[in-house]
Amino acid sequence: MRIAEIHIYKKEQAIVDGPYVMSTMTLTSLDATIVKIVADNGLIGWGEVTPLGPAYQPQHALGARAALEHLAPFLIGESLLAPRVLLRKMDAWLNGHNYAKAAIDIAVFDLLAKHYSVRVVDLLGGAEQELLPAYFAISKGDADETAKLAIDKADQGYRRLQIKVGGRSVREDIETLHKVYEAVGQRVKLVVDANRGMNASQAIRLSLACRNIPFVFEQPCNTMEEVAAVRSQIVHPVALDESIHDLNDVSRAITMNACDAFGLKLTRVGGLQQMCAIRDLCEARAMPHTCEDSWGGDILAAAILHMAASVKPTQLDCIWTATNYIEESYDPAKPIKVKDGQFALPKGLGLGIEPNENRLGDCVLSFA
Ligand code: 0XW
Ligand code: MG
Repeated sequence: MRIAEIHIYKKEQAIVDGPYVMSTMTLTSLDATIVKIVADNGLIGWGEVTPLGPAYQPQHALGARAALEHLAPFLIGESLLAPRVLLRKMDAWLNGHNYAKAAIDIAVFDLLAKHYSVRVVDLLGGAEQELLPAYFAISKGDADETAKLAIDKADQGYRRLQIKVGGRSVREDIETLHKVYEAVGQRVKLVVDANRGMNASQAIRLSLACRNIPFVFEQPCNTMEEVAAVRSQIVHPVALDESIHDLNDVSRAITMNACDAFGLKLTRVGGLQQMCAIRDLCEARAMPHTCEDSWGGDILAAAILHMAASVKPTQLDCIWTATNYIEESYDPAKPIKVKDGQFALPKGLGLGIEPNENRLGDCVLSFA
C-alpha cells in the first residue's frame, strides 16, 4: 500500500463561549490544518494539526502548511506499511517541524489500521479502556465567574478541572483558587496552569498562599530549569507541559527531577509513534501524564483518544481535546464529545471517524 495523493485543508475553528484566555494570550478562533492521504488501494487516512495561535509555542498554522507543502512531493509513492521508516525519511527531508509531521503520522496510522481492519489503538499496543477520563480547562477570568463555571463543570461530571492563572496580579489568582476550592474542592481534582506565565517569586507566592488547597501546579514558569529551580520552594506537585517537545525533554526532566507529571501534546511531540516512546518511558519511570493537544477537531481528538486508551491506566492522568469548545464536528454522525466527564473510544476501524469533506474548510494544497 503506497501514498497516491495528499490533500491539505485549512479550516477556521471558532471557539464556543470564547474567548479562551490564558496567561500569555487570548484567542477567539483557531486555524486548523487537516491532512487527507489517499492510498493506491483507495483507502483514505486523516490527520490534523491546530497550533494554539502563532505565539503560544514554536508552532504556527502557516508553518504547518508550509512544512507539509515541502514534504508532500517526497511522500507521494512512499510505502504506508513502514511508518517508522517514513518518519525517519521525513526527518531527512525536513529538520524539525514535528507538529506538521504529526499530522502525516496520524493519517498514516488511520490508513494502516484500516488496511489491517483494526482500530488505531490496536497498532499502539491495544486498548486498556473504552471510557476515558476528560478534564475541562477554564479560561482565566473573574474569581466568582470561575467558581460558578467550576460548579457547572463538576455538575456535568468532570472529575478534573484545570484553572488558568498567570499574566495578572497573583492576588487575583489566589482569590480565584480559594473561591474555586470552596465551590468544588471536594468533588474534583484541581490543576492550576500558568502556561509559563509566572516568574519564580510569583509561583512561590501563589503556592504558599494556597498551601491548604490540593492542586497540581502546571508549567508555572517558562523553562524546565526555572521550574526545577523553584520546585523545592513550591508546596504543590508540579507538571511540565510547554517545556516538553520530545522524548529527550522527557528524559531530561526525569533526570533533573524537574516535575512529578507531564502534560503531553500529541502533535507537539511529533505524533503517535513519538508519543508511544514517551508513554513507555513514563511507564518505566512511573511518571503520570495527560494525553491532549493544543487545539483541533474530531480527527485530532480521535487520535488523542486512541493514544490515551493505550496508556497504562495508573499512568493516564487525564485527557483534553478541544471538541467541546468547537461548534461543528467534522463527522456529524460520530462527534467526539465529553459525556458525564468521559470520552468514549471510537469503535470504528482506523481512527473510527469519517470526516464530511464539506465540513473541512478549503482544500488549499493537493499532490498526486
Ligand atoms: C488545556 N490545554 C490542553 C488546552 C490549551 O491548548 C492549553 C492546554 C494546556 O494545558 O496548557
Ligand atoms: Mg498546560
